[in-house]
Amino acid sequence: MLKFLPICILPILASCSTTQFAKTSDVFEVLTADLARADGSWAGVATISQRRNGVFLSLSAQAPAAGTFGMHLHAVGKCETPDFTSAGPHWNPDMKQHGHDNPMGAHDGDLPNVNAGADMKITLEYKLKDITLSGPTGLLDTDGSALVIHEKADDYKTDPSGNSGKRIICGVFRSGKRS
Ligand SMILES: [Cu+2]
Ligand SMILES: [Zn+2]
Repeated sequence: MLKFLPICILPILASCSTTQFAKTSDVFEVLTADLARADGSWAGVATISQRRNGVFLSLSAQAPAAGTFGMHLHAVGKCETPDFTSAGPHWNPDMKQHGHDNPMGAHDGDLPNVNAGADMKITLEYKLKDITLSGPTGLLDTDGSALVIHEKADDYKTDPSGNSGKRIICGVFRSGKRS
């Protein structure tokens, strides 16, 4: 069962415009993460916003190469280079196993793989299910949360992290819009 609803994978689709430019009055809370590579260099921005019609993830990032990469919400808001193990395991308040193809899955932090083309850009926006921002089971709990991109594609079934290899990009979610 999919926990996410792809809405805007190709930003050139006209149907995306309504979600990309949500009215300010319809956005209640925003978390922003500046993304960094293992060498500390800037790799993009991720935003999670609570809107009138749900919780949305937006991402604009630069991958190290063209390809397909695993991506997850991780349980700890700490991105220490060079391996980002400080970000902990996948966001998993329901204590499940990894992956939507795993009968014992999935983690609430399990997300679809992301694709980068020849320009190495990753741009997307979609609705998240079963994610809250505030409160004891929200992303802004006492130890926070992070977005992590991995070196390989997630196989959506191997516990605990889909065989997606090293963590290559990481960002800590903080309350508020990036200025
Ligand atoms: Cu991960
Ligand atoms: Zn997982």
